[in-house]
Amino acid sequence: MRNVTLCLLVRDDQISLGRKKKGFGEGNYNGYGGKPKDDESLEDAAIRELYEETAVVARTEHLKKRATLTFTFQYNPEWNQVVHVYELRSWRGEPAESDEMKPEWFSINAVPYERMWSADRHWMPLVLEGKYVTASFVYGKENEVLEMKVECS
Ligand code: 6OG
Repeated sequence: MRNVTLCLLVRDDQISLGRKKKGFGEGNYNGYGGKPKDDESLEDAAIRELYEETAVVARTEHLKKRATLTFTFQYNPEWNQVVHVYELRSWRGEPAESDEMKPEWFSINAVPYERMWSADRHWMPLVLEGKYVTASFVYGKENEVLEMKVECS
């Protein structure tokens, strides 16, 4: 299954999420990330995608792995993927709008889950509480969650 990155920028009690302007998950708020190129590591891909989507400059040593999420789409198996989630609390610059994303800051108590992938409400609060999450989700026809298994430590 393909591996992709997702970076959560957290500052005090706020999180930066971007509204995806095109492509997979268009219209949803999400963290920043994407697929590694060729033999690029996940961490290098996370930093590069973050820069491409927000112009924020960060270093791999500041990435903190916070979750491994496996998503299976019963009706679109080509979308199946493992998402590696990193928290980042140190970077340079302010998230700026790009072709792909329009960033906004949200209080971590007011994350717009109703405008996000529907599984996000099941794992992101745990990550924001400081837990490490290992989870798998099965999405249905309307991208609703049909099955899930969520473990945290
Ligand atoms: P591109 O394929 O556009 O990167 N991603 C997901 N994020 C959440 N919250 N839930 C999902 O459930 C996701 N599946 C993928 C990983 C896609 C971006 O979207 C994230 C990448 O950051 C299905 O390059």
